Amino acid sequence: MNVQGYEKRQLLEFYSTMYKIRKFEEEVFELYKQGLMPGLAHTYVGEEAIATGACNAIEKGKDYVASTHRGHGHLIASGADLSKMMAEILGKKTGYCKGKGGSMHVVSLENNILGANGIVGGGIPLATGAAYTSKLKNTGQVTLSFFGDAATNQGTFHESLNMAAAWKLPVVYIIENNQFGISVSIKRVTAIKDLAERAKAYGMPGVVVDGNNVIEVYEKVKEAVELARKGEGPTLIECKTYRFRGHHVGDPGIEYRLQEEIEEWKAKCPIKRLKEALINNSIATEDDIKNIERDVDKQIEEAVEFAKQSPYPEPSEAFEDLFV
Ligand SMILES: Cc1ncc(C[n+]2csc(CCOP(=O)(O)OP(=O)(O)O)c2C)c(N)n1
Repeated sequence: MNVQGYEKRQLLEFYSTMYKIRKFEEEVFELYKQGLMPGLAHTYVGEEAIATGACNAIEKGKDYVASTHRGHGHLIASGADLSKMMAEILGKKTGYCKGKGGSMHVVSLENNILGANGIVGGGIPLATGAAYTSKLKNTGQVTLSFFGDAATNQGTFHESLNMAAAWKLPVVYIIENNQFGISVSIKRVTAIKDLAERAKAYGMPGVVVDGNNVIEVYEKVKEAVELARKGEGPTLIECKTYRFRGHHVGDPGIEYRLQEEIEEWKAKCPIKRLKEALINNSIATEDDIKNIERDVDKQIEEAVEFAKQSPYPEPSEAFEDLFV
């Protein structure tokens, strides 16, 4: 990983964000095992470099982010409040959606995050619509649209990319290719090797990126954001990655994947790789890293405590905040 030319502050920020996502997800898994979480959550463990690199390549709070069912990482990397997120995941009244949305609908509009999304491919037209609005209003905003490899076989993907390219909308489409849609390998349902090849069919650039390399993700997304901001339209970026855990917290994730494959990808852990690069290039010491981790551990502990102590919504609130 080439960290030359980067300020120590920025690299440590990348490390802190990736570690924060990892720790948050590990806590989510623990809370699920303790029976404290209603429903399920899809953890982002192993994929942290994508949200971190991409969300640091936009102007936070100005640009838009549209997420997925595996959305905690996108929210954390965009600066969402950990306590409100954790409370939402535990179904508590103090959560982002007053405990009514849960993991798959956690949303932080003050951070311009258009929401996690339980519908596979559902965030893609939302992102495209946001980009269309920005273009019409000439606001200079760019939208990041995250989605998985399986979502690239949804109609929403094709219709949105076609429209965005034809109208030169300021949007960057980011495929998080973790190789599986639940238990189905992408190779079984798609004939092409690189999903980014599809970009050619719509008339936009297509880029393949090592999704476990935060610097590479950051650089490629930044280039695409600059193009979009200049009015030159969308880019499709495919980040090759792997989820270390099962599809969701209740799935061990081992019946449909080879153990060697899991180990191979774990060796390419994005957090470990950045840590090694920081230490080998004498940018940070083991102590610097430990200090960051200690600080993040405390933040996560506080978020968990806040969520656990918060009340559930009253049954009488069930019909509030509805669109009717
Ligand atoms: C429209 C729709 N179809 C099916 C599902 C059920 N489902 C939930 S997650 C998932 C797989 C998604 O895979 P991918 O898009 O690659 O994202 P990943 O889970 O790998 O991050 C499916 C089929 C759904 N939520 N929405």
